[in-house]
Amino acid sequence: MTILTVATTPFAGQRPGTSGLRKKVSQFQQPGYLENFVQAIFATVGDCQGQTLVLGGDGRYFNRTAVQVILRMAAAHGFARVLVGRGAILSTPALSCVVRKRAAFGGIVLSASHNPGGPQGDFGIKYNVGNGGPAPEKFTEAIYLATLSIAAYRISDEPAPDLDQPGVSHIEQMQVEVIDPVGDYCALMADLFDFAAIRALFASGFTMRFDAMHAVGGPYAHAILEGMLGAPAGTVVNGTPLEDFGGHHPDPNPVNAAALIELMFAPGAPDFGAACDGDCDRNMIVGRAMAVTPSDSLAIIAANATVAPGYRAGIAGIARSMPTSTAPDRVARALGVPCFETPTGWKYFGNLLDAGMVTLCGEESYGTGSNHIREKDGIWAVLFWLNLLAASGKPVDAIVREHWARFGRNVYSRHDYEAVDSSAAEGLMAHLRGQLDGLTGQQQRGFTVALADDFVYTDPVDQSVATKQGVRIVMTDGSRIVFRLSGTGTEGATIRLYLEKYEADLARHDIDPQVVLAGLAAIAAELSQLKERTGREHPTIVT
Ligand code: G16
Repeated sequence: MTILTVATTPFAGQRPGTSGLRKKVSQFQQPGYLENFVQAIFATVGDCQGQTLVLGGDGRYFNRTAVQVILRMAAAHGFARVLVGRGAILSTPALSCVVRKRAAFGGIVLSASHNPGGPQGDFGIKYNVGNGGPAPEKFTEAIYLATLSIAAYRISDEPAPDLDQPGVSHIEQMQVEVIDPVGDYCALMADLFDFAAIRALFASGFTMRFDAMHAVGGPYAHAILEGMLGAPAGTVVNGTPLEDFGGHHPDPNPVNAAALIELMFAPGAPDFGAACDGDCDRNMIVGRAMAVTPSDSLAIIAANATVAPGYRAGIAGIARSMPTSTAPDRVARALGVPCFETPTGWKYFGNLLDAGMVTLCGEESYGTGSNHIREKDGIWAVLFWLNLLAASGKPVDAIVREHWARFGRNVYSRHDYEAVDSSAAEGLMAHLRGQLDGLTGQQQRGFTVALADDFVYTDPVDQSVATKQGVRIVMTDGSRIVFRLSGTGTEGATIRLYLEKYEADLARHDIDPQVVLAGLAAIAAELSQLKERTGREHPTIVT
């Protein structure tokens, strides 16, 4: 058949954000929009001749169409082989796993993560490099530059093969192999965790609810929890991926996974609850009457890493994104390993992981993971907790309380102001930045400012520098106020305000975090002129 060269013109705004290009489905449906971006990726990755690409997505609306287009474009660019998940499905962690295991050149993930799906929802596309992780910023900037000067894209006129039938077919000279989306991933999990102990836990009557949120995690959770680990049928709910996630927001936090929280806080709750997001890289861990914050989850996993066979030898270090609480830092100090503070975005962990400088990584945005792949991994976190519960014989709340008793509690909350007018949000950040020089030493509401800056990160491996990564106001007692604008939204701007206060006193560990953090929230509102500039009295979401 024929390789077509189709004339095109640039679309404005194809700069990847925190995690790839995320836009409304309607934008992606414009003729040439997806093709331009994919052409820019292929122009940036270099010589594709003879290479292997991995391809799949979270099953949201437009996923299948996009996979078909990308296959035809990959054939036109000389790829030798594309491994595509059956049904065009691959979770983000599973794609990372397959790229690494099959030593592929790279991968393309189609997902807008936790953002809603369906025709009115969001879509996204992200390129992962040969280590299985998101392309670093210099790479995504090069893709963006390529989108600005694009004049044509190349595509085969051959139709894409049936994606529901496992096996091998061809487009042009390129082999298309439809693979089992869960196989490689399940095998990796079985290597890392003590499946026999977890099986015994379920056999003893331990109960769990896993809410897959109608997203891509369903098939993985069914295969591992109910299949390999013997959890009773019905442990996994909302386990069939839907193109619109059932109309819900597939974000595993106490607000968007409210049904799970309600169940876990009600009498007769299961022993353990968990949820994952649209592309199954995020996770929420819930015990009876206790939701574990992602920062605490990372700290607890780090403190107990050696219970899991994959981490028996101990950890080399921890990395957390800057807005994540400093709870993991305390564990790192106790273990005598480094704790790195990076900008928001899993891509910043890649070099540290590749260099063997860290084993565990995590983010406040419900992301946790390790050096087993180069993405955060929702099911991995759930399995770690199951392994810990099996090894310790203790319930979730006892594990968390014992951790706080040993290390103190980093009381933490994030306040999101969504769909704020973009110029108002930029103005708020500029106003904050303008005050930074004079803040150190100032006293407010019983706190004294020790450090105020706009976070700059120098990668210790390649010395690349990321600037303007969020305004930090750190108090002398370690309390922190952090402001940054989200890089994953698709409507106006989202202002994220992160609040943290350290409480060593056991007697204060049960106080409502919003009460503990009220003083810091008031300082944040005053310094940023939040109400005046955004017109918002309250955050859209508090987690
Ligand atoms: C992505 C990134 C994460 C980041 C999160 C939130 O996650 O991979 O590293 O923490 O976005 O980013 P922001 O605060 O800029 O919205 P995901 O799960 O959306 O791919």
